[in-house]
Amino acid sequence: MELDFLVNIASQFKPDRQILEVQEFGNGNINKTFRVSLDASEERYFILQRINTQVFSQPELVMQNMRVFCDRAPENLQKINLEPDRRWEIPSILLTQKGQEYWRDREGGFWRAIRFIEGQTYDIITNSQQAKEVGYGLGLFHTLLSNIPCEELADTLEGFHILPRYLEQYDRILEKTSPSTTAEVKYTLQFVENRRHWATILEDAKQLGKLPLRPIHGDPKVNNVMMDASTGQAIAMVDLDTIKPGLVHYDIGDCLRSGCNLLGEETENWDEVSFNTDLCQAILQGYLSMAQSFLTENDYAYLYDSIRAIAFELGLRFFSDYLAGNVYFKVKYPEHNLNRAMVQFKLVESIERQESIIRDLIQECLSDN
Ligand code: GN1
Ligand code: MG
Repeated sequence: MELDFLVNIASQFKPDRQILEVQEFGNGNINKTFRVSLDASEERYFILQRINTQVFSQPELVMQNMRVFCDRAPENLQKINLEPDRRWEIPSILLTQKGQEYWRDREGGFWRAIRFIEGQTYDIITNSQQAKEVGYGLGLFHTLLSNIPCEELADTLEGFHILPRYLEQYDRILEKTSPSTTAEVKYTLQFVENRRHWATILEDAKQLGKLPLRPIHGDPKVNNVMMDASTGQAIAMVDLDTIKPGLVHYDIGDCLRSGCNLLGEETENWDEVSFNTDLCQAILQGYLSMAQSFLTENDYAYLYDSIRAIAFELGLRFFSDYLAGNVYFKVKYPEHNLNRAMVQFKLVESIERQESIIRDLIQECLSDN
């Protein structure tokens, strides 16, 4: 994208400031994200994003959900007794000159701007202290969401995290393609077949009324938990595009599958991928220190399944996208999504091998909290 074009869009949100720079930022798989630098002594940056409207077909609703959260969260935050030396930041939406929450460019591109939060994010966490903070961040975020009625939130991404729907999609894609027969493809095809029978586990529990719909983040992988660079404390949850009704299990599973994979989801060394149970314990400790107030017995009963299911789901989504010709996730090379699927499936195997250890540590965390 040309700089002039980006500067013009950025200036819709900050008409009174000189724009010094617009740089690509982060490594999201869906939207395009930029950091805009301003000629200012305070608030020197803001985040500018073009929402991928192939994925989010009604981006206005994404903004609406974000607005519901940003409006309600500050008063909820006040009710939480944060430790005195802890700060927590809530992202805010920047408006255009005309007071709108987004700007459409001449090609129909959908742009929005968000206040920049000074901090650090990590694609991979390496120690228990960081892990505890990541869990705490998600627990605090769920607490901030917990009194927002689901009816106030739109379904911005139908079928998101609904594993049986991803399997149906996968089956439809398979009918139309003849995948190559490399060792990796054979492995992934077989992997899915061996596990499709339990893929309904969370949705069945939802249907039976065991797991309630609640407002969730939808994408709380570790690099969406912002940390303070000097104190190491979690200070914000960012990337609020997928706030919508769902199961907290989708969030817990996503946080754990990303936080407990020491090689990260982009490694090509998938044979070495494993699920680290020490980090799992620390994330859960941090999470439960906040979330125990609203979780129920049934919620606990499905924690293990949520970790396995979300890692499986993401692997399946990557593999389906590889088969479909990489139409959903951005890729750097044609087999990128296949490799990403391999990583998640190896992670699932590691989770399955350690099932009893993980179930035991969940129990332990419960009795500690
Ligand atoms: C996508 O774009 P990003 O990185 O925020 C995806 C998540 C996946 C994640 C895997 C809307 O999120 O569900 O877990 O990639 N977001 C959407 O890295 O599909
Ligand atoms: Mg995201």
